[in-house]
Amino acid sequence: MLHIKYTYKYMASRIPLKYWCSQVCSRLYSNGSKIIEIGGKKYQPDGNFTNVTPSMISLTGRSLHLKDRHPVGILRDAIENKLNSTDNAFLAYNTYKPVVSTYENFDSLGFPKDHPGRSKSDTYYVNSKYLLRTHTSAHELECFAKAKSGETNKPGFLISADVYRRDEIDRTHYPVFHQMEGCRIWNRDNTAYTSNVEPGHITKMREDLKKLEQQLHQQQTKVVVEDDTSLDGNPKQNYMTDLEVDLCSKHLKRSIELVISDVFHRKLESLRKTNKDASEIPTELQVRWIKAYFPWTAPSWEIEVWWQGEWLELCGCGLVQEDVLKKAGYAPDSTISWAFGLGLDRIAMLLFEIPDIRLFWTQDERFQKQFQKGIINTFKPYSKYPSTMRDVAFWLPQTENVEKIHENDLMEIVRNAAGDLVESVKLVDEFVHPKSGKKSLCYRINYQSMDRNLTNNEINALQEEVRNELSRKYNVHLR
Ligand code: FA5
Ligand code: MG
Repeated sequence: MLHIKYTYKYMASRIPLKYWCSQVCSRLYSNGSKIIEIGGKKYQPDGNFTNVTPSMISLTGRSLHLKDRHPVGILRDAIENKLNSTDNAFLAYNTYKPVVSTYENFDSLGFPKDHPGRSKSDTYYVNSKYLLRTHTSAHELECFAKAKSGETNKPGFLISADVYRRDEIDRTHYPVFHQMEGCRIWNRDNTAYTSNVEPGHITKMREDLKKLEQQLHQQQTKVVVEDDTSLDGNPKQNYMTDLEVDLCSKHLKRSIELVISDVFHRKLESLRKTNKDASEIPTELQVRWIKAYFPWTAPSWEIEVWWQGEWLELCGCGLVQEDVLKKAGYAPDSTISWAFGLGLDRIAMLLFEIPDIRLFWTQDERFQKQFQKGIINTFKPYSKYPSTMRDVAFWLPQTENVEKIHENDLMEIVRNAAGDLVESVKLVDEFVHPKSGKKSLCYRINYQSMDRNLTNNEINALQEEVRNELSRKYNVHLR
């Protein structure tokens, strides 16, 4: 049976589950007049699109991935170094600004118009044309164009940046996280196909792959790879030969395996040093490649690593669609390329043993002082402050033909009221009244600060604000 994992919120069926009905849409900038300023640039809001909030805008300048004493920055640096250790092939672009156009984020990559990733419930729009990038792939086309124009003579590039997605609130989800994009290019030697000699790019790909394989072989922590290389249900592009697909996919997969073997090796080493029972610590790492789908790569995969009893998804990738390369200025048939997008925060959480993703954003010195450039150490929790639960229960409005709202809108209200003082928001009860048919929902909000004790008065005021905003914006009937 085919097992294709639909990724980046591809499962359209996931969407309606979380929609409720409301007569009013969440419009923070509903009067349409207040100019939005992000990174020194001004944008005209659009009442139908704008859903970026001041609390999100305040996070756009933090650039944690550039801080050499922050777990995300340390990890970014380690991965860049590892990828460049084979043949110094990658130029790093790390300062792209977070506001991009819908063209850059979606259209340039061939996202269909009705793709769920474009929805306002998942994406922070500045207005109808601009948004906070939802992935580093938003800069792929631009960087391919730079490579084509000869601005750089390196055959690859890396792009690290903060990315933004509207999502739930808990210890592993935050509306901002960080990705590293990687791309590698080979120019095709088309003339050689008419003679008997092996085309130059094939020889080059073989050599490049060999270097990688040798390096992987020398890694102290071996990766045991489960890889179904068949292309059933994950077809190649017509312009590429089977051999090209084989070599390019292998180069892509071995590059990512090299990174994973390197960063996890550091973790396993530090566990061995600190753990009494080192025999329990694995000496090899299990990873598996899973077929995936992205609009701008074919074939596509995701890699998962077996870590502390579960499969953890680290990265999506594939061979770049010729259409993207053509848009970047390459002649048809002239180029072969792979691309990957790796999530940095989850790996950083696990390597540094950060128990709550909000800690990445704290300005508390007790967090910030624990890390040093180039070193992966274990975070020592400085204190755990008590958490306080409050429930909010309400009836949804029953009116038909009204604009739909999403669970992420509730998350946004809570985030706006309480910011990082919220640890999690969870649906704890849901029922339909047997007579009236009205639907009731109850969400449990867990308030907890990373840095201090919260007073009851303070929490009550936050909870009151959440309740008021819910009824004001969504016309729900509070219980
Ligand atoms: C993407 O974002 C694609 N742009 C990746 C890609 C690039 C595919 C180039 C093909 C070619 P995805 O949504 O799966 O795909 O995210 C990529 C990685 O980011 C995930 O594997 C995961 O490690 C990380 N990630 C995704 N969502 C979150 C989240 N909410 N919190 C933390 N990390 C996340
Ligand atoms: Mg994914």
